[in-house]
Amino acid sequence: MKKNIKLNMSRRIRRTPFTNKVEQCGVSDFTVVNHMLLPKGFKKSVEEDYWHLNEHVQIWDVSCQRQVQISGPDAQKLVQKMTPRSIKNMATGKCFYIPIIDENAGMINDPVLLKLDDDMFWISIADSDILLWAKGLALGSNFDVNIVEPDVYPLAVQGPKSEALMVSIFGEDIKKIKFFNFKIFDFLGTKQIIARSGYSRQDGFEIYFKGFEEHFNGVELGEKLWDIIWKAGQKFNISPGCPNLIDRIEAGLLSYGNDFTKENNPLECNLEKYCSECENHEFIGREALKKIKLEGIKQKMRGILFEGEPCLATGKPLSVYSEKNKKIGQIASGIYSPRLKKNIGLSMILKDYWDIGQKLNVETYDGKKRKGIITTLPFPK
Ligand code: THG
Repeated sequence: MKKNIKLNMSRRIRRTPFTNKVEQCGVSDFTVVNHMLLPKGFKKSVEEDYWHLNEHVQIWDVSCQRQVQISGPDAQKLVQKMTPRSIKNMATGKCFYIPIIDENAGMINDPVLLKLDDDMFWISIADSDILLWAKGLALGSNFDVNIVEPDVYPLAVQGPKSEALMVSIFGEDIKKIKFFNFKIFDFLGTKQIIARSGYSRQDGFEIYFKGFEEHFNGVELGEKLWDIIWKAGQKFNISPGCPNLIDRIEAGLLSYGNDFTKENNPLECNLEKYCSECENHEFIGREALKKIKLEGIKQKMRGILFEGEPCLATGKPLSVYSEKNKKIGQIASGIYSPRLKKNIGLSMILKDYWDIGQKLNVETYDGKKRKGIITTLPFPK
């Protein structure tokens, strides 16, 4: 792709409560997720951002992690129908990473589910229109539920200094939030949900900011939140950031639409641990998933380390070949890791080739085939 082509902005590409701030911080690129802007970079390179994220703290506008709010008497029933992961024993205040599958057991999203109450859930989605899927299911099943996209815009604070920073703003109770749990905190007279989670392998928090239209002393509430974090973050060397490709690949965190699509089932995506109790409840795709389990899968998501000059972030996928030149996969997310001093990538790999240590070749944009090897996910520390 040519470098200087611009994306035309319009109302369909939604701004967030933090977009003004992100622009003031010198954002250089955006992408669009769930019809909303997601910053992709600031002044620094992906590598510089990676080191910074590993050592300090960053503020990320991840508002595009839209919430699908399902409430009402049949809320639990509907959510359970959407996923093989059992939510029977899910407590209020918990977050669950869940596969959402269709009738063929194809992945249609991999969101984080939050249980706000027995009859109230948020599905914090990856890039596909789950609101419509949920509404269709509710109509078809005559469920007594209300489904909306609420006024909620996640703002992430990620990195090893995130706890100290969050404590300095919200108090010591921040320390009591365990991984994949949330608590409610007071912010300038409003109630805000804060979870210990995030799309990185560092410690971090996600503030599910509510109040796009609200103001405090004439300033938009979202901008006030950003300013307060920014100011308190100065002594922790805060910088603006976004999900970091190097960190995400090393962590083995998958990106829906890139690394996998509805052509893939959850077992191929290494999500079998969320499908283990699926005998005990009804959900869409149950029969298909059962059949796939019985027959076994043909490919699986793997980490790949490969040689050669440092690779830039993949735009188009890189083909992966066996030593005998058979196509065995494609790397949709790949880049150079300055820590591992090798190129890294994520790819579905055919069964005969997916063992750790398997040798292979990766074809880069220059047409060269580079030597590679299958490794564990997450990548070795
Ligand atoms: N945060 C929130 N919503 C999201 C994402 C997020 N929605 C879209 C996308 N990211 C969903 N994808 C993931 C993938 C993995 C994880 C989080 C979101 C993750 N998984 C942990 C792991 O794999 O170690 C633990 C999962 C668990 O214990 O249940 O962190 O980032 N709000």
